[in-house]
Amino acid sequence: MDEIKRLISLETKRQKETLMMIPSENYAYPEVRATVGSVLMHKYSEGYPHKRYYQGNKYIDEIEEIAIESAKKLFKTPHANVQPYSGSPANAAVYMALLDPGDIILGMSLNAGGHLTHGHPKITFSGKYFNSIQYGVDKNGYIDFSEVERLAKKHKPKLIIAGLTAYPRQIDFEKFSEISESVGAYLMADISHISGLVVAGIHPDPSKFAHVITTTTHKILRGPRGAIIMVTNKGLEKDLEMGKKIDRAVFPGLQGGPHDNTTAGIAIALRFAQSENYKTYAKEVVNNAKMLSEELTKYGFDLVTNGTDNHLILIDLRRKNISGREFAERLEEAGVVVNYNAIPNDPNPPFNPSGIRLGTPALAARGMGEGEMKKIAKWISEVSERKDREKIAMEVKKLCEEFPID
Ligand code: DSN
Repeated sequence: MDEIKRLISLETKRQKETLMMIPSENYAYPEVRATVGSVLMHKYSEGYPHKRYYQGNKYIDEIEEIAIESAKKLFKTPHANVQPYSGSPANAAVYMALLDPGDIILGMSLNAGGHLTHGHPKITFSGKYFNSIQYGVDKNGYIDFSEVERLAKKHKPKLIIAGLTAYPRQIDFEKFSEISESVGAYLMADISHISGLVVAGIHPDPSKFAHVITTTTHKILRGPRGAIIMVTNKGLEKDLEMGKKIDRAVFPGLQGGPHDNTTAGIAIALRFAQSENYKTYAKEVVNNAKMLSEELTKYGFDLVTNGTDNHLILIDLRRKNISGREFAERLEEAGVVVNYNAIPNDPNPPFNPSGIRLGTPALAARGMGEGEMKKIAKWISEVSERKDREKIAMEVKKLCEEFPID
């Protein structure tokens, strides 16, 4: 007990004194953290509001209904399920609801910026139980729609996936929709990384184009670790039963009792996301990423697609003669926490790829702006020049103290 307490206190200090720049990470709101640690975690409530398999769910029903209604309002969809434990189970539930084992799916490959659950071959459920075809990006790093179209026409997938974990540009959901319509495929938009930008109106909205939308809730949304699946009007037009199928796939198909403490945290984060303050925050996330990418370019870094439209930046380190892994480790010593990442068509293996991925959601959550991005770019450059990392870590700590986080 004391040992765990001690480690939590050290982790708290680490998070306060270093720059959280992994683009999928963020600081949850203090209200969300308090809710996740509340008595709600004591409850079992298998089923859905007013259709539970356990007694004592009067208040849990209300909480889940608030979360569902907020999700529907925010993402402009007629159906939402807030129970998936996280992003991968959410995507698994969509596949379970809409596909049969062996069906063809078409998703973006991992090293082009997709996700493991988008059909990564052999080692994932999505690549093992489905016949997965993968599209990539063109030589400039942009989604190659001519390839998406060609593969769709050739393989006639039942599901096309539009989503990202390391793609620094906007996703053209309309174009994906045209292609999926032309072959009669379902279109799933996995907006886990960008849902905060979508609700703030600064990224194209998939609700008119996709049949189903998935998102995690702990990234730019600053909620608890969890996920939501939404069925759009277009989805219900294609299959009136789609919402029911999704619900059945989540429970009892894949999961048991929902994490009611998480559901309540999601409800809180979605309420915050409806505010004007949240829009300002999301804009700052993107402004910071743009400023950081301009500064990094000035310092001679090669960025995939030469910049960013969203919250993340992917640096191609090949000309810097340092591997992604080594650079990420050195940056960590300097208090700049990023992750090593494959770049499109990476010649090196996933454990030692040629890139690093960095993002600005947590920096903007601390209130940092363009001036701070200039400092951070300079530190990243200094680390690449093998300057004194301990000294940089002290400067980072000082900056973090100027922008405290609860
Ligand atoms: N693991 C998340 C990320 O880092 O992008 C996606 O699931």
